[in-house]
Amino acid sequence: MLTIHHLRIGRSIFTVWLLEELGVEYELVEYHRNPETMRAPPELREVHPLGKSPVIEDDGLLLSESGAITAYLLHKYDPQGKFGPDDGDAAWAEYTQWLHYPEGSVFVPLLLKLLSTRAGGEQPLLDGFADPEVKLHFDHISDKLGDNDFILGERITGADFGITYMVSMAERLGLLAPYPTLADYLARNLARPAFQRALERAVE
Ligand SMILES: N[C@@H](CCC(=O)N[C@@H](CS)C(=O)NCC(=O)O)C(=O)O
Repeated sequence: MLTIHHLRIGRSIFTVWLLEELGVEYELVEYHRNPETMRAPPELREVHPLGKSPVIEDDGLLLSESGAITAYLLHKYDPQGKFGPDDGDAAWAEYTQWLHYPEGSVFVPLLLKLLSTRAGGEQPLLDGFADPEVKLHFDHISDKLGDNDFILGERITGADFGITYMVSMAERLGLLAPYPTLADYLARNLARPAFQRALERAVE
């Protein structure tokens, strides 16, 4: 059976959500962050050398990186392509771009905002870079979403899992006020039965 190594407070709940959407059976191993450093516990390094989450084990495969895990899970467990194309055409290329964009580009400015908030007070070096980048990326995400329910249109795809994580992080950082449609998108996705089932299995 597939195993997911889930670290509380972070992105792996969004991979658990995908497993629930797919109806894949899985075992969940939960880890707690060090309350002082907020870093993962050393046990996660016994699973994977990076000691980060999510990590999955499936049929002898050990896989890290949430975007790669999404691509793998959909290739293996969504042969009908319900959650996105898998055939190398233009729609697949655009889907792949949106699948990797959250971790590849959106996360860093959000992390800088998180660090600047934790540092407290004025942080001109961090905020001077992060603030316009956050605006750039969330304007872009919001423009792409438009009036649609999901980032690539009217049906959920693999790209929505990473985008939802970024939007949830922006919400936690108090950055969503200019983006009411993204706040609605987040609320809609978190209300999905599969996300609610994920929360029953794994505490966020
Ligand atoms: N790019 C990786 C990032 C993995 C990552 O940094 N995960 C965080 C949790 S959200 C983590 O394990 N942090 C704990 C630590 O670094 O100590 C992915 O997409 O999976």
